[in-house]
Amino acid sequence: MDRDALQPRVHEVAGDIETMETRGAAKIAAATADALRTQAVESDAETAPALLAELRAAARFLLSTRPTAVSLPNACRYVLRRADGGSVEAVRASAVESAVEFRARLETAQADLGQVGANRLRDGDTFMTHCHSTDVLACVEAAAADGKELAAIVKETRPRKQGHITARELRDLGVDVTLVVDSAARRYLDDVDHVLVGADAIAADGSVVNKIGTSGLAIVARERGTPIVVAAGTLKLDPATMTGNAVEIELRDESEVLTDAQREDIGDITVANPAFDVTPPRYLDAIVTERGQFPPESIATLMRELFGEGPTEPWQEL
Ligand code: RUB
Repeated sequence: MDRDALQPRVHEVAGDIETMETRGAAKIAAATADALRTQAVESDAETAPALLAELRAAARFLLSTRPTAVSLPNACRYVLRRADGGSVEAVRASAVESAVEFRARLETAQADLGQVGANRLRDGDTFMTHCHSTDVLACVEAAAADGKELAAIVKETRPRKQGHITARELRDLGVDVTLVVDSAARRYLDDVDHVLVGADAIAADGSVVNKIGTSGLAIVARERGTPIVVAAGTLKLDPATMTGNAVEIELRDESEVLTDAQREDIGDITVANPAFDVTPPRYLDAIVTERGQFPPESIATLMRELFGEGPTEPWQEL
């Protein structure tokens, strides 16, 4: 199906995800569900198969924007597996209902995992974080609501500096924030009680994919004996990894690392800009989800319980 036939809002959402105007796994998932709902509502398809084909095409288009955050395909799976019915109106209604339900579940999951994560944080604790994760923020918000006073060492997170967003939002929650450049992390780990990070994808073996720099932080934290905790709703579990697929790591443009003038000045070199890395389970202490906290090695059991379905993807053309 031609992408031009998709609703303008779907193009807008896809563009915002691609340019990182909308970023972070949970926000990407929420925007994806909204885009599919808009496609269902605004479509002038006249038959159920025609509307289902449009929804599948919209999902494929959204999936082409960024490859790593599994929340995006998981949002598509949730909506498309429930969009069904004998008439165009039935398909529309079920797609809208499932998209709205997905958003509500996302919010509830974040609040629930926030409470689980908050239980790990004690009054007076300092944690270190990397990038910007709404799941991490949910833990801190719940701890702050419980009256706990916290301090944070926030890594700047080159090249996009998502640490600035985190620093501002933590400050707004009343956390005492120190912003450091990424390479200062090890120096400050001695002052830290926990490392708390989010996830873009969690593989069946308990490996966690998150912003580039997470794995180095985890290894150094392990060396120092600092617990490293991943706050990630079950939306971040990647069912494709149960059948051996690897999570694709997004490689972004070199212009995020060097300006044109800097590039020109340095001359003929290669610039590599991977957006994410993989932290093996042995460096992680716990994964905090809305279903409780899990040792990373036990995540496969939870995945089997949640994604019992077959391997075909609902956005594939029939
Ligand atoms: C964002 C990032 C975040 C996770 C979790 O990367 O790595 O840690 O997405 O975020 P980018 P959340 O800025 O490249 O999208 O907890 O909000 O889902």
